[in-house]
Amino acid sequence: KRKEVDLRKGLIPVSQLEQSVLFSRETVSLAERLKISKSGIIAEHKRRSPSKSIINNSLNTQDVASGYENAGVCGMSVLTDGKYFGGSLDDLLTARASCNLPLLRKEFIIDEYQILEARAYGADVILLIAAILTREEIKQLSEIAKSLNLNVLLEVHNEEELHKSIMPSLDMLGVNNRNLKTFEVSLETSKSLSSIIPNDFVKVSESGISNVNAIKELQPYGYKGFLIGENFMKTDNPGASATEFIKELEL
Ligand code: IGP
Repeated sequence: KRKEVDLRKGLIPVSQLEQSVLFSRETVSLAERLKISKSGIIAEHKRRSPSKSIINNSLNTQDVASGYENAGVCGMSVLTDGKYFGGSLDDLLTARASCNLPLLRKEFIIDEYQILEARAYGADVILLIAAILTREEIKQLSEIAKSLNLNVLLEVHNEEELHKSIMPSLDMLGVNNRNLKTFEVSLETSKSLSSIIPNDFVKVSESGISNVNAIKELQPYGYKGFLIGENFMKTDNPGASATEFIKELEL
């Protein structure tokens, strides 16, 4: 099956990805870190977004990654989608070279090749979005990720997506507070779905978290991880902004 994707035009052959140095690197489990963390922050590298256009134009990925690491975040998310978010695999590679944090490849993953790429470019975690995948696809892709020692974060936005997705090959369940169709953000989404997420998964709340109070509000619902992008990235110094945030949270 891997031979098939090998033939896609313009891409690095699978055999070459598999031979890369990072492909055999020992990965770090973000899920395990979140379980024992006090703050549970996953900080994102996000240049722009469809809802806000440009978020940060003058950033240095190296500084962002080392800044986040110094701040004491649990993990870093790197958007590699170019079309909507201005990211690239190069951003992932730079982040990998600049810190030892578990890295999440933030991408619209729909096939195996993208997972092999994630591994070869230094990711520890992949994101799967329930809204764009069937249950069968989620199963296939998450099992491939597990076989490569990657963690899987499955993202849902409603009850239907959640019910469709529950399976043992997932590590973390993320509830996106932002509706990807309307861009509306509401923490109520995380609150209302929390009770139907089985406790064997680490719960992550994603998007629209703009202050420490939001986290204190979500923790009683069982959330262990908090994915924050814009709030840090819109500042001149995302690392310093994360440092202050975590200090306030752990007070
Ligand atoms: C970060 P915010 O509101 O803190 O910048 O959100 C992250 O949750 C968001 O970028 C995100 C995302 C996604 C982006 C969550 N799920 C899926 C692209 C695709």
